[in-house]
Parts: sequence; C-alpha cells; structure tokens
Amino acid sequence: MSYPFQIKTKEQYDRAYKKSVEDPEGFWGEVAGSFYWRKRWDKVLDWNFKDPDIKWFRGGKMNITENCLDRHLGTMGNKPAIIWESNDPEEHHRILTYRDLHHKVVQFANVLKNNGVKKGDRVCIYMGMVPELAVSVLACARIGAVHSVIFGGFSAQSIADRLQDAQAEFIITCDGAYRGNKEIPLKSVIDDALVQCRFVKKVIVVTLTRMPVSMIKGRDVWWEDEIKKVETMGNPDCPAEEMDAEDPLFILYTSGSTGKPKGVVHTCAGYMVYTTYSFVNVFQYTPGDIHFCTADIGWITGHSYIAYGPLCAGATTVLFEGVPTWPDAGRFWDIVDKYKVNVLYTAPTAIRSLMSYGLGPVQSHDLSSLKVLGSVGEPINEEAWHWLNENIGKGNCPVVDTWWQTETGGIMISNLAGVTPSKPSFATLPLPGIQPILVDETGKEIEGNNVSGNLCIKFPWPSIIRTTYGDHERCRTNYFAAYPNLYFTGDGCMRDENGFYRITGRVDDVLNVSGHRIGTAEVENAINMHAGVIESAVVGYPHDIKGQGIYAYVIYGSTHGDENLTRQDIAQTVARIIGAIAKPDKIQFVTGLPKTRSGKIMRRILRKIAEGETENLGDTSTLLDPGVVEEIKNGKI
Ligand code: 6R9
Repeated sequence: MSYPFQIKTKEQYDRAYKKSVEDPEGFWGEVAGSFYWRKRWDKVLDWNFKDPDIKWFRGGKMNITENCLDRHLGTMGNKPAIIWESNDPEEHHRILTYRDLHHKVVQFANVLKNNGVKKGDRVCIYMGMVPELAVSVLACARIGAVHSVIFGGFSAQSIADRLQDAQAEFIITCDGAYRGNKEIPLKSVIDDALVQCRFVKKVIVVTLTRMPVSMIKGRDVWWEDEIKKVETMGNPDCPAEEMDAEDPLFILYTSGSTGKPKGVVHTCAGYMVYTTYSFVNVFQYTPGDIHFCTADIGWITGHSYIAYGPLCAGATTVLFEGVPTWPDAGRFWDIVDKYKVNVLYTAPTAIRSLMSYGLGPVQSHDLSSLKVLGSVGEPINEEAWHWLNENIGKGNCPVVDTWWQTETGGIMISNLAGVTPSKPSFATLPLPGIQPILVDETGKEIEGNNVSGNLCIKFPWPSIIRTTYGDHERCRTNYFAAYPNLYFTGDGCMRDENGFYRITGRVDDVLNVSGHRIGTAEVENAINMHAGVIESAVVGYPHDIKGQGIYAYVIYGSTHGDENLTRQDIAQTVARIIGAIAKPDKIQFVTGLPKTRSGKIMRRILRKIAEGETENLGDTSTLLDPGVVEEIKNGKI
C-alpha cells in the first residue's frame, strides 16, 4: 500500500501546511480521494463555530470498515492486522491477518444483528484488551451502530451514568479480564450497573477468565453461543451498512470541568480521513512496520492509533492485554524484542514508572527494531524525554511528542518523525490542516513568538468533535463559547522563538493523572457522597510518576474513629462512584475552605498549599475568612 499524502521532507511539510491553510477544501479533498467511497462527497466542508455546525465531505457515502478491512483483502489478506499479546507472556499469542479480522468482524456483525442491534443504536463495550474488543468495535461500525467503549477501570456507577446518557440498550463485555496478577470481574460490574438500567436489552459476554458470572435469562448471552448460531445460518457475509459521511461513528466519554462526563461524538468520514492521515505522517509509517501503541482502546488514543488509523492504513498493530510492570518491568521491551516492533507509542507516566526500575530490564532485550518513539497524554518532562531517546531509542529514533485530545480525534501538534525537527518537551509544530492560535483571557490573539496563552484552534479539521451526545448546547458552551469563532482546548501553551509549541497543561479544572483526564468537580461530587463529608475541594499537585496527583481537602462532620481509616473509606467511596483511577492520593481534613465573599472556593490558594508552596500565597484579602488559610497551611495529612 502506498500513501500519496505521506510527507517525506521538511519542504513537503511546509508546502502541505501552506496549501492546507490557503485551500483547505482542495487539500482535504485530495487526501480523502485515496480512501474507498461508495459515493464521493458533494462538498468538502461546511462550517461555523458559532452553533457549532461542522460538516466534512457532505453527501459522501462510505463505511469505515470497508476502508479498514475489505479494501486490503485483495493485496494483503494474509498480512497480520492485529498481533495480540496476552497478559501472561507464557500464553500463546494470537495473530489475526486482515482476512481473519474481516471474517471475525463480519461474523460478529451478524451476531449483533441477530440480537436486534440496528443502525444508529448505541452499543456499550466494557472489555479488557482482547482481540474481541477490536472485533466488537469494528462490528458496530460495520452495521452502523454507534459504539461507546468504557475503559475497564470505571465503576458500575460510572457505567450506569454513561449507559443512561447514551441510552445504550446493548452491552458487550467479558466474564472477567486479566491485568497483571489481577482478575477483574467485568460482568459482575456490569450487573451492578444494570440494577439502575432496566432499558438494557442484551448483554453479550465473551468467555475469557471463566470466573463465575450470573447470566440472566433473555438478557445475557454468551458470545461463543451466538457465533455458533450465525455459523449455522448459511450466508457468512455481512455487507457494510452505507453510512453518510456525517453519521456518528462513536461516542467516547471524557471529563470536563463540570461534574458529569461528556459524550464526545465523532462521525464516520472525517474521523477516518484524519486518523489515517495523522497516523501515516506523524509515525512515518512504512508498509511492513509493526506499530505498538500501549494505550487502552477505552481511551481515544486506542481508538485512533491502535484500531482505526493503523487498520485504515493497512498496518500491523499490536494489542497488549497486560501492564508494563508484570511479570516484570521489562514487559514492553520484551514485546518490542519478540515482535520486532518498529514504532512504540506510549505515555510519559509509563516511561517515568519504568525509569524507576533502572536500566536492567531494558538491557536484557534487543530493541534494535525500533525506528520511532511516541509520547501522548500529558506534557513529557525533559528527563523522561531524554531517557526514552537515549536508553530506548539509542539516539537513533526520532521521538514524537503528540499533543491532542478526545475531542480532536487525532494528533494535532507534533513533529513528524525524522521529517520535522524535534525539541524535548515541545510538541513543536501543527500538522497540516491545524491552525493553532494563542489568546489571552479576553480572547485577544497573542501574536509573535516567545509568548504564552490559552491554546485555541481557529479552523476546523476533519476529526473535530461534532457534538456532545444528547446535549449540543453543552458542546457549544464547553468548546466554542469561551472565545467567539475559536475552538478552545482547555490547555495553556507557550510558543518559543522558533514558533514551536509547548503545551503546559490544563487551565481549567481538569486534572491529568497518569495521562487520564479527571475533573476536579467529579471527584468532589464523589467525595461528598461519603457519609460524614460536608464539603470538599480537589486540586492537582505534581507527582513524580503520575504527572499529577489528586489532593483533596475535606470538611468532615463527625470525627468518627480513626482518621486514616476514614481516609481509606473516602477513597473507597470515590472508587465506587468513579473508579480506582480517581482515588485521591492525599486527603487533608480541614474545618473550612478558603472562599471569596461570593462563596467561590479559591483553588489557587489550595493548589499552592498542595504543591508545598505555603510562603507566597498571593492576595488573600478577598477571602471571607483569611484565618482558614493559616489552619490549612499548618494542617497535616
Ligand atoms: C490524546 C489524549 C487530553 C489532554 C490535553 C492535554 C493533555 C495530551 C499531550 C498533552 C502535553 C502532550 N495532553 N497529549 N499535554 N503534551 N503531548 O490524551 O486525550 O485523554 O482527551 O486528554 O491531555 O492537557 O488537553 P485526552
């Protein structure tokens, strides 16, 4: 397979970028021309950021799975599409060729149809990182059902909230999942969620751990039994549903600055075009390369750069079930060595965690197959960047620092491996089609170089968020209302003397803990549900491994028993309401919170105290009760 849109030199990048700004429709029309369409589009782009209303490739008809699967069968049916590495390194791994994957997707698409799933229906997927997860995602896309993958670490309550918001009547899950030395009872978590969600009609359960699960008659069915049924049905095919370019492809929930996660909606054609375009260009994918993205498909990185982007490009993508530190901290390097991985795409938090084990686990493996290293999810600190570059890449592999978001669908600002320059801890330059702009608090553009501001984007790109499911107004106010005619990212950013961008972190009340987005309001709501808690305030603080840790200030009513046990109880409540990823790292009991006269919590002060910077707290004169700050400063945790 060749990629006519692949950029190979800095000059080509400059030319592509210029064209993408001067003639965006011409530019993206050309890129889109190398995909398979049932019917070409009538118009490349219609948009306004006011409503917002954004339509790419209007009138085009296609199905993303025909691009990920069918069109590869003729020339590379026997090429590995997915290499699956199980949690247990001793267990046999599985390789699915494009033909195998096509067969499984078509088969399971028929299972979905047999179980009543129709185009437009929402299907929730709650699974471990097993091949059936990729098959489920693609089978939904095959029949035009809208998938909503929920990361396996979320609690029953979080699942119930998402099921209700998406009105999802179908669920695909596993009995359990393996992660390191743990077995996670996925089906049982789903059962707990469904107590509140009587509208769910069908739950399809993959057999994996074979831990005991309840199976409710008429609602719960086994994946394997359903596959047998379609096998005996005769016609094994399942023609792809013809989708409109702007039909929804999936919903993915993500945290914002308010309490309730938002269902980010991506649509079929634009998402396909942009994830493939960015995949091929950022990682400089060459046919035959083995691509290993260590994210979970439960996050956007897994959607775009384990599943859709690589498969549309006909790449071989590694799907890893386990964790980086089990059975030992050499697991990533073992996988690189075993499959001769060429591109490794991972997160700063994983790198920092592996750094702490020293070079022993690295040195015992042959990493010479590596060509490109990538980072995503949070700002990468220079130390981690250099460690990756020197000890993993041996100075020979370009490191791409890729900045993007669930809402952007694909990589927005990043160097292109070996093509455009890199700079430690800088995402560097925008991809063609991406027009970043820095603004001040009032929305005024900050021009020139060596400046900082809030990062916005001033022109649409094909995989931009279209809406938040069921609540378009929320999409408008969250992303398009802060500054007129701009998409606001929520990130702070600086532009250096060369025009390179460095993302400095969120400027809203969103934390980034181990690369996972968590809203402070969400954690506060969960803490406040704990019996005895009167009020709480949550802020982030720098954490060596996680990037940010969660620091909670809690006003607790009755001093019932041991403070440490109470802390654990509160953490347990948060795990129940959101999931273990949102457990506070530190809880400080206080008798009051620093509030302004209008009742707003002054988080700035709480953040400084959490960071240990108690000396220079800035202006506290607007506080209702400045005394409370002294108490918090002197308090212990
Ligand atoms: C893809 C993904 C998005 C937020 C984003 C920003 C942070 C992601 C980054 C980065 C600095 C990078 N972020 N990549 N910050 N440098 N290379 O992570 O999506 O989970 O929605 O998080 O992550 O703060 O706004 P998502």
